[in-house]
Amino acid sequence: MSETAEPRRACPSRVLRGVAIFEGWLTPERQAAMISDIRGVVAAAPFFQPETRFGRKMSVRMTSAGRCGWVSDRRGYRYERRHPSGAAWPEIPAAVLAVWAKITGLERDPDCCLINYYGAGAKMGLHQDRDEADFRWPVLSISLGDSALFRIGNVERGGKTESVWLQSGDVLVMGGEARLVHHGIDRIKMGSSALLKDGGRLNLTLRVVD
Ligand code: MD3
Ligand code: FE
Repeated sequence: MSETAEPRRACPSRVLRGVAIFEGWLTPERQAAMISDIRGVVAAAPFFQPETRFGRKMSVRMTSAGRCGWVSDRRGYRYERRHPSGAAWPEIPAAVLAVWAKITGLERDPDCCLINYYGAGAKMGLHQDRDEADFRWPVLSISLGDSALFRIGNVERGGKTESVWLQSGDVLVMGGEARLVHHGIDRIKMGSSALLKDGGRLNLTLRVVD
């Protein structure tokens, strides 16, 4: 193999507790194009406000693209084949799949692209992502719009945490040891990006589900 051959996968600019951070991976032009792809998804599968199993509304609005979508209501958390309206989930936009392929180097596409929208005051408490069948597959996340304070803890509950601001165009990959770490979003810096005309933050989370 020649020394100038393209790497099969990309290198992160930082690693925090095993979470690989690709800062500024998407150019502003690609971010804007991805927003218009997401608007297409949301037109077919509108955002909904999930409830926890205890009947509390989550502050984040959600929808999905792909073979299945993540939902939460009084019956609990799970993946479903259909949007709560009964419609099929739209396809994951090609540009989103391209980021997954380039960064993970995997030939298998993700099953689900969860789309989270954070408006003023929205946050997500520390949790683990464990509704998937096989934790050997990585999870990849793309941040778009206003900056978010991301907190990362440990695989076990409790212990010290570390925080980092995620900016529009940043991509995160959680694989190996980091796949089951606790993580959450403490707050959004509203107005920090001009990407979304009404402000706020979109996060795309790509997962292999089954
Ligand atoms: C670390 N979303 O939807 S993305 C989620 O910004 C979720 O909307 C947050 O956590 C958001 O479940 C964080 C970054 C992220 C996603 C999945 C992870 C970090 C992760 C899985 C394992 C470890
Ligand atoms: Fe999560």
